[in-house]
Amino acid sequence: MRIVVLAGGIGGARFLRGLQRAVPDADITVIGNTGDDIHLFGLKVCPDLDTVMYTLGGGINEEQGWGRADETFHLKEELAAYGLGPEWFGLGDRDFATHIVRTQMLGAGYPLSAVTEALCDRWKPGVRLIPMSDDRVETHVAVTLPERDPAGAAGERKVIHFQEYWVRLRASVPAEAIVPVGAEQAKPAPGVLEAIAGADVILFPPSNPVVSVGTILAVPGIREAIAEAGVPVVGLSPIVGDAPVRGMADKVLAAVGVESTAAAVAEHYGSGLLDGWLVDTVDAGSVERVEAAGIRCRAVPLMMSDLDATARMAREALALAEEVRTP
Ligand code: FO1
Repeated sequence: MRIVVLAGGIGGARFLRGLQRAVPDADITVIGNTGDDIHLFGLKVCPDLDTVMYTLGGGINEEQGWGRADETFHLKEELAAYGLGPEWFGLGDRDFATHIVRTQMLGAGYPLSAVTEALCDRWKPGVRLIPMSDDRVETHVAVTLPERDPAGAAGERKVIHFQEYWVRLRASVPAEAIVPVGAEQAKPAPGVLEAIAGADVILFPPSNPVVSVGTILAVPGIREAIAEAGVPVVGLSPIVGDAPVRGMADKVLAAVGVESTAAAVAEHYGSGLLDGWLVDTVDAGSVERVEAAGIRCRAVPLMMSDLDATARMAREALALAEEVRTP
C-alpha cells in the first residue's frame, strides 16, 4: 500500500512511528513542512524535517520531541560567549553536524530534496522524506510585542520569524497574521506530485493545521494534486477537547479565524480536501457537525500515549479510508 503523509514536527513524527507499526510493509512517503526552517550562524536548520528523520531514525530526544538524544551544548555556549546570538534557540552539538552537512551540500548546489535524501541515508527512517519544496519558504508571524521585549518597543507591531514567535515568545502574544514567506513562488519538490498521484491513501497526521499541514498546502499545486488524487484523504484531529494536544496550535488557529475545536479544523481543511476525519472520543459530540460538512467522521482514542495507541490510531485512519474509498 502506498501512503502519503503531510507531516510537520513532533505530532506528525510520532504518528508516523505508529503508522509504521500498523502497516510495516507499506510504502510511506512523507511530504515534510519546511516553513519552520531558519538560518542561524550561517547554517540552514530544518526543524520539521529533522524531527521526522531523528524520530523515525532513532536519534530523537524523546521528551522534547525535537533535537538529538544525549545532546551537549558546548558550541552553543561558546557562541554565546562571543556574544553571537540568538541564544533562545537550543541547537545542540550533535544537531549542529546535521546543519553543517546540509548547508555544505546546499552550498555545493544540491537541492534540499537531495540533501534530505543524503541525510536519511544515515538515519534510515524507513520512509521516503521529501521536503514540500526545494525553494525557500519561511513562516513569519505578525505580533504586537509584549512589554519590555528586547526585540523592540513595548506595543510595537512587528513581523518575526515563526521560530522566534514559537520558541522565544512561547506564543505568549496573539499571532495577528501568519505568512509563509515565499510560498507563492515555491514549486513542489521533485517527487512530491508524483507521490500524491501514485498514492493509495493520503493522511493528514495530528500536525499543526496552520503552520505545518497548512504551509505544505500553501505550495501551489500540492492542494490541487491532493484534491484531484481520487483516493481517500483522511485526517486526524490535533485538537482534543477544544485544546491542542501539544504545542500551541490554538494560537495560530485564532490567527486564521478557526476556533480551536476538532470540528472547526475539519471544516477548515474542507470537504474538497478531506474525505474522512478522526476525532477523539471526548469530541464524539462533534461527529455530526463534521459529517454535516460532507466529511465522514469517527470518534476514536487519539492520544498518542504510546506506540500501540498510536498504531491503533493509524489503523483507524486506514480503516476509515477504506470506508470512504469510492470504487
Ligand atoms: N523548540 C523549543 O521549544 N525550544 C528550542 O530551543 C528548540 C530548538 C530546536 C532546535 C532544532 C530543531 O530542529 C527544533 C528545535 N525546536 C525547539 C523545536 C522547533 O521549534 C519545533 O519543532 C518546530 O519548529 C515546530 O514544530
